Amino acid sequence: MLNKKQLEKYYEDGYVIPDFQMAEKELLEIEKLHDQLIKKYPKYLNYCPAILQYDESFLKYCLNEKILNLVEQLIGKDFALWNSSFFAKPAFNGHATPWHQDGQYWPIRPLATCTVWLAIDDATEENGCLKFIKGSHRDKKLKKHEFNKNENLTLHQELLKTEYNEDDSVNLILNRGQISLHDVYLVHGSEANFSPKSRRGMTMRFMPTTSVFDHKLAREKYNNLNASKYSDRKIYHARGIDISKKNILHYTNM
Ligand SMILES: O=C(O)CCC(=O)C(=O)O
Repeated sequence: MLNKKQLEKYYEDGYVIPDFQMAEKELLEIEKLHDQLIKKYPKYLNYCPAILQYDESFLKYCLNEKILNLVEQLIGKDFALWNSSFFAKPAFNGHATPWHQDGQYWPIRPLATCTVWLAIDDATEENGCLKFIKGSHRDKKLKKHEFNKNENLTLHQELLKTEYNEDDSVNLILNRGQISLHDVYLVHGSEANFSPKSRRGMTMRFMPTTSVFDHKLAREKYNNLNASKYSDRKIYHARGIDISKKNILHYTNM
């Protein structure tokens, strides 16, 4: 569980690294599933935006009870898993993730999400670990982004340079099996990976069910902007009830 200091860190800085370690057996299983995924869909070698759409076997790891306990402390007892993606960044050819805030194109109203980022490899400065701008979430506003069409990027929305100061960034250095949790408004990004070591990271996106994942809004507004359609997303029950009564939750027996 997160202690008082760790909770304060999440609210102050926008992220926290809890005392959590995923079991090696599970990490090996995730690696295997990911290898199968990119063998079948080589275009996702660097980045797969929505792994559950291709293989629901990943679900088991997202709904890990210890992870859900941590998320519950941050966003309350009623929440759902609405996505999981894989930022794989292979050795020598790992694409950068431009500075951005999550949620530019997310059809969640009110916008709210806690992201769990699971390190499948040790994440270091050398292989392009995630970087955060501490405290950049505090005003709870989406800042100005522009489209960057460079193909060697995982994501294409990029924060305007005037919106942040890179000197304020901190490296998210994690060992294999560790996680971090970050706020939806936190500014973050990562460098390309030209090192001989891969830097795989799996994300799990959780929203409180006081918010609605609006499939209609996704269809009307955001579908053309993304490789995978938001309107097709299945929203998985994680804990509690659907407070909004407007989400279509899928229940699993995991
Ligand atoms: O792992 C990365 O390089 C980017 C991850 C990211 O943008 C996110 O977790 O929201």
